[in-house]
Amino acid sequence: MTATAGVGSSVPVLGVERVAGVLRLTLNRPSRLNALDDELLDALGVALQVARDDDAVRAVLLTGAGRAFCAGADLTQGTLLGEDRGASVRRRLQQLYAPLILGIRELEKPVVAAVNGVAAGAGMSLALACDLRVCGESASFIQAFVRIGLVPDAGSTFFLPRLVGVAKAAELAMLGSQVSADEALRIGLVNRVVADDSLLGEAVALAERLARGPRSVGLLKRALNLGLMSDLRTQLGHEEGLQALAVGTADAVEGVTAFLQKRPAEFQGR
Ligand code: T3D
Repeated sequence: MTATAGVGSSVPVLGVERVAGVLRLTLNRPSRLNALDDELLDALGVALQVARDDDAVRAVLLTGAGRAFCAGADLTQGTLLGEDRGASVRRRLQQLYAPLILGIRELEKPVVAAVNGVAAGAGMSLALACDLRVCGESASFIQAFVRIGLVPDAGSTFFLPRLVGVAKAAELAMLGSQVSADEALRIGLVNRVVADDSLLGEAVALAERLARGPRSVGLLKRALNLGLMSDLRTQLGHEEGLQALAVGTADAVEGVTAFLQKRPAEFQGR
């Protein structure tokens, strides 16, 4: 399946393509470093609904066209300088950004970010919301919000301290300095750094591997989400409930049977 999003414009702002169980989403506003305008945010929201509802989609890959992953909110939209900017920014965060970030976290399928260049502001938040981050060696990360007098949003204040620790998160958010790919790997911001020209191939291979995984990948994502906010006793309870669900799936039957029959398991994502 190949499709595009961006009704009303001649060039789609989001490339949408499904190959071998992976829904590949490509932010496609390269002349603006894939900055997020309303049209792109809407298209991302629709694509995530497709990912949720289509059983043939078993993993999502998010990347950017051109030299950047995403430069955050589109600052040329004028929304941050208007008379009603306080109400406007609140509305945009509630109606566009929050559903997007929650959509990624609540999607019970793995989401891989292939970070092909700079990820700044809400573009960095978008990458942080994904389950795994693979980046090219020339990629970089900037908590750009403070550079323009704003606070981090779109989940950055949630994900960043959990990924790199409170002190490092404070440093990145307060200084807004640019973090290289190697530094990102060292501090736990990304999972892998690969050569720029092999980024897409490596990220697709990873997403395809995840797409061949069992239904429990989605359930364990739910467990990990819950674990970010639970005490141990509560989390042990969540694990009990989710394991009871997992063991009832066809994929768990296949996994255990395949082990006993000494053959590779073939999972259907059910
Ligand atoms: O209402 C809401 O949406 C609120 C939500 C806010 C969340 C946020 O994300 S706030 C943070 C917004 N993002 C930024 O502040 C980052 C702005 N961009 C930059 O600082 C730099 O562009 C980068 C460090 C990311 C990259 O620098 P560089 O030198 O590689 O590229 P450049 O020359 O600055 O940018 C290339 C073009 O992209 C340029 O356009 P031009 O001059 O060629 O016509 C530039 O204006 C444009 N561009 C880059 N970032 C944005 C952008 N256009 C619109 N919005 C952007 N965010």
